[in-house]
Formats: sequence, structure tokens, C-alpha cells
Amino acid sequence: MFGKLSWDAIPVHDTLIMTTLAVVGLIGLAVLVAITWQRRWTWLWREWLTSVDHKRIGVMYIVAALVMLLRGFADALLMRTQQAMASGGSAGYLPPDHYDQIFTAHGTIMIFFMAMPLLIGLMNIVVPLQIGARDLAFPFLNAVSFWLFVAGALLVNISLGVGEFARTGWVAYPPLSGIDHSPGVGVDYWIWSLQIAGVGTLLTGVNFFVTIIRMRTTGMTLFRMPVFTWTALCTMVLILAAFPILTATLLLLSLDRYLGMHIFTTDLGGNPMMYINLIWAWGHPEVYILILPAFGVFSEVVSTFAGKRLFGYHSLVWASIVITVLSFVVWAHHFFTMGAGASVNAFFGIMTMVIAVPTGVKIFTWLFTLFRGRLRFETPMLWTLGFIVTFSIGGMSGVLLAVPGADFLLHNSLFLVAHFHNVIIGGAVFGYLCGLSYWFSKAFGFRLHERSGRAAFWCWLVGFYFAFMPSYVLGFMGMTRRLNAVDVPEWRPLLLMEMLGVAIILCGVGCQLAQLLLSFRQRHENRDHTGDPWNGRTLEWATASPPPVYNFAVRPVVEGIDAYWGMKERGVQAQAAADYQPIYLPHNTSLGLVIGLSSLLLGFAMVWHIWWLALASLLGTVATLVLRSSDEQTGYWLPVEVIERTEREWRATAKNPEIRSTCGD
Ligand code: HEM
Ligand SMILES: [Cu+2]
Repeated sequence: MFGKLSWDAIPVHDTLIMTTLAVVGLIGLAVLVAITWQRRWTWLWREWLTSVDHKRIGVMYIVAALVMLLRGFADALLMRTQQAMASGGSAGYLPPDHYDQIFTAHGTIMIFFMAMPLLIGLMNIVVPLQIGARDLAFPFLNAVSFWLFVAGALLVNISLGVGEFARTGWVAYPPLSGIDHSPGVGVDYWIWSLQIAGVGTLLTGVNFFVTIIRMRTTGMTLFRMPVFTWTALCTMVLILAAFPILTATLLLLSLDRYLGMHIFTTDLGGNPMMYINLIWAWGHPEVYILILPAFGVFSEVVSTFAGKRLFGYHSLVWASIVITVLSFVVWAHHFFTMGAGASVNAFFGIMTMVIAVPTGVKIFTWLFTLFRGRLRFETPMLWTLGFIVTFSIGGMSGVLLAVPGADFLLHNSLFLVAHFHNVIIGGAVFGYLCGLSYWFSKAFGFRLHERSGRAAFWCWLVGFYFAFMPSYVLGFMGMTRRLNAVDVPEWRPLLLMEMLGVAIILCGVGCQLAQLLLSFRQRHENRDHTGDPWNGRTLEWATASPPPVYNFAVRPVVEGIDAYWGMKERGVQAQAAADYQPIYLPHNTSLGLVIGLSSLLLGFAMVWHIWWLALASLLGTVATLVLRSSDEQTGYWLPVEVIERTEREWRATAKNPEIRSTCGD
């Protein structure tokens, strides 16, 4: 009846896990009690869980991503303390079996369930506003994508209390991930959480691609789009081209595991190298999916906080396009050591180094934009400056690894771990946190507490250097990755230094939590009435914060790059025209959530081989889709009176946003 599932699946004898579950359970309970106490259930259901508004969905993505950041960070904390303690004969407190699950969960969670939703959340909030659209092309599909992501994230977390997670590392190479070497349910949890969330991401790709191509307002030609929207477009092209590969690869691995096929084994004609090629044909574009949006954020911030137009807008856009294309011809640099031969390695090594050229172009355009600008050093700018320095170091260590000969020495060492955290934290994560501090007021209507934000930045920056620079050295000294205990006394000081670094980052995370709390408490004083707190240049600042459900009462007409700046210069008030027309808006619906739930059940059932449940939940999903498709009343017209009232109220409180003087163009 319940497949492989039994009470033994719950790790009752593992005190660490049981304590964690108890703490998480208590926090969860406290949240539920708080919602009930405040009588917020109807509000939560009506305004959020059933919403198809891109701004609401964006906020939900970001909240979930931040929770997962805490989870992934807790894993990192465990690993670093274990490595610092397990020395001089001590085995530390984490057995290898558990340690292996932790690094796998950490990598999987940070990439798929922290970074991806954080960038997609930011795009949800910002992209439609930047192109003057009223929503995404397919609002309901957007909700489906979000709930599929939630289902995947829940599945990973369920594995902590029911069963186990994979011990294979985050890319789960066969034969280790095959049924012979990983007979438990861990790899299946990995497969199904990624499969479900991955389908959601693919749908997001379709949705944003169509939106950016088809829904731009009058005059917003491609080469007038803000750079963040451009990077979003490139990201979506990468998703459309790369995520189907992931879906197919996971499916093939499932066939091996569930039906005993031998696609990725060396016996009966299979070949594990095929998996490794496929997973990196997705995996390398994936790292550009993570970094390009961050480049977009920095471009917006640099030009806003230097008070001038981006230097070399066209070069930046073309650099993004070139990176998008090149990211598909470098994947083999992830396995130079696997015997493809000198000429293949040389090709992939050179292509990898070539990517440094457009990336360098970007760094220089940011620097030239900063040059002689009237710089304002608020939190988003701090993240940007921290990024430029840190990311450049990470990029250079990447070029070093792109030399196949050097890679033979450094492959699978902590040098590699240092390199990718260097670019992923110093590039992607700094970028998202920068974007969050930049657009927070747009999404929530009040500004973030500035001092705690700066403190958080400094802790992250300093903590990062302590936590990862020693890894470069450890790698050269010969420490390989994924080790739970080492017995080399000379490495100990460096490992302790890394633990200190993680402690400093922990302070940064603490500051961020404090920042959210403080900002919420002071939300009335810090309300953003103008909708344009930074003296912005692009259209998202042309409407109220938070924007009304329809975004723009009258869709703005664009006459150049930096559309809103141009309006301010010409003295054109955004949306000043009084000819409001009724606006068609989509209804809320719970069907996205239903599809998420049934997909969660499908994943869980597949993991535990509960076939009837798998079939039932699959049918449930299909039935829901059919139900939705046959619904002819998916939206309503918002009458002119409501639009007029909303706009009047905003303008009355907006304290007459004056047209500010221009500078430095
Ligand atoms: C916040 C601070 C972070 C710390 C202290 C940290 C620490 C670590 C450690 C100790 C490992 C294992 C290294 C080893 O193999 O010995 C690791 C692996 C990894 N981390 Fe992080 N990490 C952090 C953030 C991130 C972020 C933000 C991402 C991605 C967005 C990330 C992605 C990964 C991946 C993909 C792996 C490889 C997992 C594997 O070996 O399969 N980490 N990290
Ligand atoms: Cu790569």
C-alpha cells in the first residue's frame, strides 16, 4: 500500500536531525498561531496564496528563497564546523554518511531553491514594470511555476525527516547515483525535487520570453530596454535551451533507477560519460542563468547611483548576448581530467577563456560609468563595489582553471570550491542582495533600514574573504573537496580561519534579519510616497510603491533609453493623462496551488514507489489543467472609477514628486 515507506524511514535515533525537526516544527507552529491570532488567514489566502499578480508572486518567491538561504547556510555552517573540529584524531560530530548528505543538500538547495527563486522573484517584480506591461503574458502559468518550485523545495526538506537525501554531490554522477551504489531513496528525492522545480523553471522561461518579446509598451524597442530586462531576456533564452536537457537527463537517470535500464552504466552498452556531458551541457548555462541577472542589477544600480546614463549601453547588451551564446560551448571544462584528449580539451579551454572578454567589457563599462559620476554610497552601491572587486578575483581564478594543464592539478580540490563560491557569492548572491535592497521599497512601499543593511554588507564581504580565500591555499596544498575529516595539522589554522569567516557571515545574516524586523517596525516613518526613492531612471520608478494591481493607469510611451529619466527631463508626468480606460485583469485562482500540491504528492509517491498515489496525483494535475482550460471567465474589467480613485489617492499622498534636475549625462 505505501510502497517502500515505513516508520523506519524516520531517523528517530539521530539526535541532530530530531532536534532540527523539533525546532523547525516549533517555528512553524509559532507562525501558524501568529496568523490565527492576527486573524490573517483570509488575507493570506485571498491576497497572496491565490494571487496571480506578478508582484505578489515575486514577493512569495523571495520570501521562500530567503528561508531556503537560511537552510542552505545552516548546512554550510555544519560543514565548516565539522571540518574545523575533525582534526588531530578527532572524527568531529558528523559521520561521513550524514556529511555527504549535507554537502549534496547544500549545493542543491543553494542553486535550485535559493538562487533560482531569488532571481526569478526579482524578475517577477521588476521586468513587467520596466517594460511598461500590466503583467506577465501568462499570469496563471506564472502561479503554476511558483507552486511547482514550492513543491520541489518542500520535497527536499521532507527528505530530512522522512528517509534521506542523496550522498552523491549536487550533480549526482553515475555510477554512484545508480541503483547499485545508491539503493536508498536519497537520489530519488534529488531527482524528483529537481524534476518538478525544473519544469516550473522551464514554464517561467516561456512566460518571460513571450512577455519581453510581446508585451513591451509603445516605443520600448529592444535597444531601449533597461539592461536588467535585457539580462532577463538572455537568462530566459538560456533557460529555454538548457532546462529541457536537465529534464531529459533526470528522466534517463530515472529510467536507469526505476526500470533497470543501463543508459549510464558501463555494462550492457551504457556510458556514464554521457550523463556527465549532458548534466554539464545544462550545468554550465545554468551558472550564467545565475550570474547574468546579477550583472543586470549592477548595471541599473551603477547608473542610478552615479547619476548618469550607462557608459556603453550597447556594449553591455552585446556582451550579454555573446555570453549567452558562448555559455553553450564550454561545458567540457568541468571534466578536463576525464580523458577526452588534448585537442578537445584545448578547444574547451580556449572557449572558456574567451568568455572572459565580454565579461571584462562589462566590468569596464561599469567602471567607466562610475568614473566622474556623482556617486551616492547607499547600500545597493556598496554591494556593487564589493562585487566588482570580489567577482574579478573569482573570474581570474576561473581563467586559471580553464587551462587544462592547471586543471589537472586543481580539479576536485578546494581551489575549485573557492573559485565557484567566489563567483557565485561575490557575483550572483551579492547581485541579488543588491537588487533586494534596491527594489525592496518598490515591492513593499517602505524603505529598508539603512544602517543594518550596511552592517550586513560589511559582514558578508569580510566574512566571505575569511571563509573562502584560505580554500585557494588549501587547494594548492592538496586538500580535495567533499572531505568530512582531515588529519593534516598544517591545514588546521586555515580551516579555523574559514570557520571564523562563516561566523562573520552569520553576523551578516543576523543583520539582515534585524534589518527586516526594524524596517517593518518603522514602516510608517519610512513609507515611500513618491514611488521613486533613488531618483531612478527606468519605468518601474514611474508608478506608486507598491504599484497598483494594474501597474500603470495609462501605459507610458517611451522615447529613449532610461525612459523615466527622459520623462522627468521633459517634465512629462508619468500617467498624467486623464483618459483612463477600463483595464482587464486576471481573477485570483487556487488552481496553481492545487497543481503544486498534486505535484508534491506525485514526487513523494515516486520516491517511495507508491504507484497508486503517483497515478492519482498525476491525474489530479491533468484534471486541474483541463478544468482551468475550460474556464471562460478567467478575468474581469476594472472600472474607470476604481482606477481614478486609486490614482487620486496615490497622487494626494505622493507629495507632488518634483521634477529633479539632471546631472552628468
Ligand atoms: C554562505 C556561505 C557559504 C558557505 C560557508 C559555503 C560552504 C560550502 C562548503 C563548506 C562546501 C563543501 C566544500 C567541499 O566539498 O569540501 C560547499 C559546497 C557547495 N556550495 Fe557552498 N557555501 C556557501 C554558499 C553557497 C552558495 C550561495 C551557493 C550557490 C548559490 C553554494 C553552492 C555550493 C555548491 C554547488 C557546492 C558543491 C556541493 C557538492 O560538492 O556537491 N554555496 N559550500
Ligand atoms: Cu562551467
